[in-house]
Amino acid sequence: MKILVLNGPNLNLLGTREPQIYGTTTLADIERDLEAAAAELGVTVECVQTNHEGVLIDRIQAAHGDANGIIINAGAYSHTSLAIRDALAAVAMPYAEVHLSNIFAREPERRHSTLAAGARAVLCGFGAPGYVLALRGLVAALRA
Ligand code: CA2
Repeated sequence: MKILVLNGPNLNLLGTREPQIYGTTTLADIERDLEAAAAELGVTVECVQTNHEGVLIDRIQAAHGDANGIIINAGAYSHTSLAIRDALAAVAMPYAEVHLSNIFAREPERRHSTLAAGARAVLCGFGAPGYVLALRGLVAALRA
């Protein structure tokens, strides 16, 4: 079983700025923890970060026939992108939406996600550990 982990714009900056909101863990730390959890679960993960909406869409499309599920933190595109939602609907595989912060406790414009309605699960507010929790949940759902 393979899970594609997608991180969107500005998440490459994790651990370097705004630690009061996003914590001090870097994206490399998160990806290392995901790899360790995947090994324990007996699955593989492929982690991709991009600042470009079109690249996220390309990677979602390429997941068809290659991955079994997707974990996605689309960053600010989560609040705006119908194109990413359409791509996720097109590949028709279970996905978990992750956010480091509790988007519902933030500014009004962050309280809506275009991706949430189609998600198998949405996990927000636990910071970096949320990714591994999402991986465990998605793998369990795929195995059920
Ligand atoms: O809470 C999340 O995970 C977000 O997806 C993060 C996005 C934000 O636009 C969403 O509303 C919620 C922003 C990621 C920016 O990450 C940074 C990390 C360190 C320094 C600056 C930005």
